[in-house]
Amino acid sequence: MTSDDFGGSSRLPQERRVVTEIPGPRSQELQKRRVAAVPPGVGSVLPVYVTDADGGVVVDVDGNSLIDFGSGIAVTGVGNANPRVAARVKAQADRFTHTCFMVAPYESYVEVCENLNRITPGDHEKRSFLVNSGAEAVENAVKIARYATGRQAVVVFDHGYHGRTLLTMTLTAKNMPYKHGFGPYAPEVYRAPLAYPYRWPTGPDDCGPEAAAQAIDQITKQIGATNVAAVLIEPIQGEGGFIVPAPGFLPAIAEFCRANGILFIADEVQTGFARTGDLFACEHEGIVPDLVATAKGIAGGLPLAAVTGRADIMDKVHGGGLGGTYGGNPLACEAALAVLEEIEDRKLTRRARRIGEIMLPRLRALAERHPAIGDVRGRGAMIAVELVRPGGKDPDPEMTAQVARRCHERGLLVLTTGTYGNVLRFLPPLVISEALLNEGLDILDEVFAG
Ligand code: PLZ
Repeated sequence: MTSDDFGGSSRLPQERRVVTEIPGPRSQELQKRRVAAVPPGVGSVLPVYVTDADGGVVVDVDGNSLIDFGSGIAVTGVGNANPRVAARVKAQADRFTHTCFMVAPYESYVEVCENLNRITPGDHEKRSFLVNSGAEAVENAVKIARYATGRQAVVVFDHGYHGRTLLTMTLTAKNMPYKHGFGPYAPEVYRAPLAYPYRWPTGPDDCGPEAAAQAIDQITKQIGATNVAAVLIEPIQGEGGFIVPAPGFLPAIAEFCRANGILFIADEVQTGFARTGDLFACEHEGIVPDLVATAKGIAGGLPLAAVTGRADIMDKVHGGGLGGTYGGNPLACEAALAVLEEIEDRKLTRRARRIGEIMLPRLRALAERHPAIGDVRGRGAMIAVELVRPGGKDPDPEMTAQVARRCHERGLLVLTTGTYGNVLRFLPPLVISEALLNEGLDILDEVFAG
């Protein structure tokens, strides 16, 4: 335990408890209703139906208590139903639930934006505005970059994920399941190589500079730097497989952007709000983006997202050019203010680093025993293992799915990810107790031992 008693003051017992098969009978009943009511295009990692969640556990309708290594895909960093979040949302719900900021504004929206301007990388003058989802934030960042530069091309990277709307699925690298059959795609989107250390042909050492040189060469030769409005990148690729770009790659790309009047947009939707051990993952290599898209961890599970950017860029857009009915909903703003207080008061960046310090050595030890684990990587509380077939680096998505299923059966909620579907990813709530964190890792040990 650190000085803060993580897990100690939780509402629900912080314990793993498996009392039925997973999913249990009541979840199976609900699953039948769901299949008749919801199209199969909307998937679920694990069809256990949730009644309660808090700290490091998710409790289902059958009374099972699962260890949460997912945080609703990196959203509930401060814990589910965090008391501070819940209290502020409840109080707000009793006052007013919506006016539309574009109709009649309120203070909490402005306060969230002031906070974002303060905490995002760089001490230059900034502006922020609020929307509902990560995709909407990314899409708005691209709109603003095009407006401000008068250019059209947008450069994204191999293994990138940016959302499911028409523009953001176009920006996303992976065909299945995100793009397949949903075209035609948006124009003026170009893809460049990413510094993926584990899979870089000449090995990890020269990966950063080599990948940057290739990307810059492609941009220069194929698009022309003066046609590029923005380069858009996740500082650690999330859905692409928790790929930490090799050192030097991001700074080289950022420098190229600066030299050529190209805006650097950081998609910090998955990496933001203390997840990687810094407030934002860009900070790790001192990158100061022109525009930042945030969502997920910003509001403890209430739907909120934001675009933050240099004031001179953001202020260019004509009055009324940005907005949306629900963007910056007052309940979500209250939640965000509570989240920011929790992150600062409980020093959750430090806590995320501590989680990484516990997980990485244990996973590396596991990899020593099991050659199927080809790579262990990540930063802070955003950690993954990549599974490969024996004797090489061929991705093993079948084994990955099987390991995830066995973890689920034992009461450990893990997610898979990656371009090749062969990455197990771990995104525990930052407030998980160390006992539960270690128990989750024990289960992984057990599952790999077979
Ligand atoms: N940018 C970096 O990780 C969302 C996707 C879940 P929304 N990632 C989870 C799924 O399969 O739909 C994400 C992200 C990055 C943008 C997004 C999109 O955020 O809030 O899902 O729109």
